[in-house]
Amino acid sequence: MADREAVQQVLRAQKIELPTWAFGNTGTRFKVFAQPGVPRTPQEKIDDAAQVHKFTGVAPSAAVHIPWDRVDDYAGLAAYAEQAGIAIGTVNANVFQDDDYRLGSVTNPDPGIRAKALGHLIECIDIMDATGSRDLKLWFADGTNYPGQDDIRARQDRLAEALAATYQRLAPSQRMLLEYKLFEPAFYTTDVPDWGTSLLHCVALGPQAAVVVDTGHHAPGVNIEFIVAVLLRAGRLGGFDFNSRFYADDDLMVGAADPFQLFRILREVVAADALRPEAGIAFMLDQCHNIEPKIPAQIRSVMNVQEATAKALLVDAPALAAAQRAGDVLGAHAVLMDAYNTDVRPLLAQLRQDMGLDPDPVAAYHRSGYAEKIVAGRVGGTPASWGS
Ligand code: RM4
Ligand code: MN
Repeated sequence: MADREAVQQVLRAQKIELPTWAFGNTGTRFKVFAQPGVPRTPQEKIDDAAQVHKFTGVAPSAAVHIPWDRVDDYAGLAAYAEQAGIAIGTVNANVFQDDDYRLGSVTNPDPGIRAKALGHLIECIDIMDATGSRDLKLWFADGTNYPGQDDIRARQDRLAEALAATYQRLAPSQRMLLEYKLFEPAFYTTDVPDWGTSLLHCVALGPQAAVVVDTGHHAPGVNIEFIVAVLLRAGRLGGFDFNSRFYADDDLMVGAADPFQLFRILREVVAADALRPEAGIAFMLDQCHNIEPKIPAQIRSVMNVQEATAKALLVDAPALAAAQRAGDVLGAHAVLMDAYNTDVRPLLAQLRQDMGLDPDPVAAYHRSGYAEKIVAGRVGGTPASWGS
């Protein structure tokens, strides 16, 4: 068993980024269920994210989504976040919610629409300059619904062209993270459907481009930890969008559907010594809370990542390596399962106490009165929701 003191050190330094969109109203294409007390402005989303950090101590930044978090003064938004105790993290571009993008954004057959989409990507880098953000995260809804609708290779060329122009605009300290998703909203072809396509584009662009693994963006049964291991080996894993899924891009709480998968993924990160901040892996949540209260759901998600990380850190690496060398299949598997089956909740409770936090963040949040305060205070205005 790994040294608990060392495990605590690593867990104390872990940083998990929250998505501002998790705090707004969301739903499915069938219904968005409004919740009372939902933020109405980007600043109120920051306030809610800051609560998650206050009670967990490991979520010091919030990713923004543009235009959902559009403000006049982004440096001002960064200062607001700092006052609230957190920072603005990754800037997510959004080129999927404009009528112009019916046939795609950066891969659209119309050069005028492609130029508009590229303009937005560049605008997102301007925002990063103002907020001090390191990462631009790109996810494209681009694709086609019918065979013959457009030229598959031409769309790849258009994508490469837009990515290159965006990459050019990055400062040396900034990065571009390219996300993939196998399908939806396009159903016949998707222009960045898998890690291979994303990786090919990133390699062509240069060292400041890396792949984002959104855990909800794979077909059922895909071995995500294998993808993670391969990308880590290539030095091209830029980060994670954590969430969990039963069927498709469900965006449920990370570690809820398959905590063992989350452990296996984080175990690959630990094995590559990539938890260290210098390894440059962004640990982000990309979730929506459609039926459950949002702030406690984010707290719970952060805790789920911590629990899986703790278990991954507890793997007895020398014992595992010895069993692997000896060809001891069952012994090696047992080493891994011993770590997974360890109850790490007492260790994490202790860590929180050592950090001056309540050992039970969810209970502490409920006791704090914040939920009642926002329900009473956030009256009038338009609640933030998916798409606004
Ligand atoms: C996409 C993708 C992006 C996220 C949007 C809201 O499916 O996962 O990361 O920003 O959804
Ligand atoms: Mn995502």
